[in-house]
Amino acid sequence: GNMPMIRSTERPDRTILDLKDLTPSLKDKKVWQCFFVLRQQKWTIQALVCVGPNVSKQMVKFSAGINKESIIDVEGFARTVDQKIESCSQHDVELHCEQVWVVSSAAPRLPLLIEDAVRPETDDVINQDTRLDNRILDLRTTTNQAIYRIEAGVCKYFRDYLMEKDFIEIHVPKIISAASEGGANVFTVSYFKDKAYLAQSPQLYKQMAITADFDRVFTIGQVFRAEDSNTHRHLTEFGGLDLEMAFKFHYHEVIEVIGDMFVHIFKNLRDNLQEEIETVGRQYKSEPFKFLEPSLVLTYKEGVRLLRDNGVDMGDEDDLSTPAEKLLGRLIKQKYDTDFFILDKFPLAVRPFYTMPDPTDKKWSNSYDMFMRGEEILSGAQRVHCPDLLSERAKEKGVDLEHIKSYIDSFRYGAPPHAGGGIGMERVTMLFINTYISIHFRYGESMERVTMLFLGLDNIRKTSMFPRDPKRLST
Ligand code: ATP
Ligand code: AMO
Repeated sequence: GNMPMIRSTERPDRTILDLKDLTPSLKDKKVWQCFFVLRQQKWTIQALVCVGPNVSKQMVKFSAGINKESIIDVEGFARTVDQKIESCSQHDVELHCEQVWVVSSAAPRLPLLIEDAVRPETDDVINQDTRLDNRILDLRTTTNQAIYRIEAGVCKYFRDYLMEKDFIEIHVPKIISAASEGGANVFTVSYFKDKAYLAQSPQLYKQMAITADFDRVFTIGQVFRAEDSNTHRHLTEFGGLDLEMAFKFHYHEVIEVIGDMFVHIFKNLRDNLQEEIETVGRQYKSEPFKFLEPSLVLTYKEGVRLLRDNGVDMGDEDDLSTPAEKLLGRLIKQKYDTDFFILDKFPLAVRPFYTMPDPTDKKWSNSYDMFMRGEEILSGAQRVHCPDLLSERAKEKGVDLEHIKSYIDSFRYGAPPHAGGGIGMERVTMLFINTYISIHFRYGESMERVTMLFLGLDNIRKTSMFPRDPKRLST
């Protein structure tokens, strides 16, 4: 019939075919057989080819010689088994094959064995580079099949939620004439006789869609950062999930929408991708992701106070270091039992030029970050919608006004108050499925050490199908 294409994961057991093993008594029991494990994406099943009325010895021999990872078609029937086959996802049936066709043969020697790559705690044995150098084989593990289904879920539930709330999806240029986030972290490309940049974010265009009266927009697309950061959570190209909306009275309307959206994403991942989450858990230890409904919102000041109460030496308006963020995540988990929280009202000095200063105190701003397990996954803010203030802020931050003229001008013809945010897709997947081993933090312990321990097993390259970092520009 029309069997779907499947792969043979394990080489059929040749020893069974060894003539010396075929004693007369066994011969009567038709031991001319070979076993395979067949795999189709995340499902595996045991299959066997066994000499019988419809199967010749040659067929068994041919089947036994098929290279691992070849694509085959089989015809046969399924039989229930007496004992559960623990190693296969379809553990209560096996396939008895009568016909086997090789659709596409794999090379006899594989640079990476799937059954090795999927074993728990193999990260020390098969290092990240070996995996990434042989990425298409590595991606065939059930773990990776699950990870990228979870990541697709992150995008789907982001999109579903926003469409339900009357946001429209837009597509904006990735080749742009000015750095949108300011700073030097931008890739330059030659554009005929001119110079252009790869978009650091869709920031300016999503805001211009608001000034063009679209009211609520979102966009999903690659963004580029020329950051020479070889960390567990920085890529030079990543998936950006961005949204922007006009609001009526207060930017907290937007925080509420985004907080509620994350709850929608987390709930749907938990409920609809249970099997995938368990699959990943078999390779990487994990703790279920906890969240509150409605989401927990604290002010930056409250966050800093919590850190200070626990021995961190920092001023009110200092930026949060990575270890401090991680510690804050732990403290909030202990106090509120949530892995997700929102920090509101950041110091203005640490935010980009388009951020709305707090009208009551210019030291602060109407901006927020959102965190999963103590790592930033979203940055957002109310935006400056007054063109004069915007120009002033851009100048203060050293942004060249010449290049963002059309952006600033778009606020001259009536622009509503608006706010939004940008999410790092790979970070959400990474932190939701939690590829780190939970360690219990003791107050006296140095924060750097804790961070380092977390970094050991927790890496954004595990949730980027073909990651780009300062050292990797291929596969
Ligand atoms: P975003 O850029 O998304 O706001 P981020 O994590 O890149 O998020 P940054 O403000 O660039 O935010 O940096 C935040 C923290 O990340 C810094 O406090 C710093 O400790 C850490 N960090 C950034 N780059 C590096 C690096 N190359 N090595 C170690 N730590 C880094
Ligand atoms: P920001 O620069 O904080 O904000 O980026 C938004 C989110 O993107 C993720 N992120 C990254 N992920 C992987 N590798 C990187 N190098 C990297 N850098 C950032 C983080 C971060 O929270 N325009 C604003 C958003 C806004 O205000 O709407 C912006 O780009 O999860």
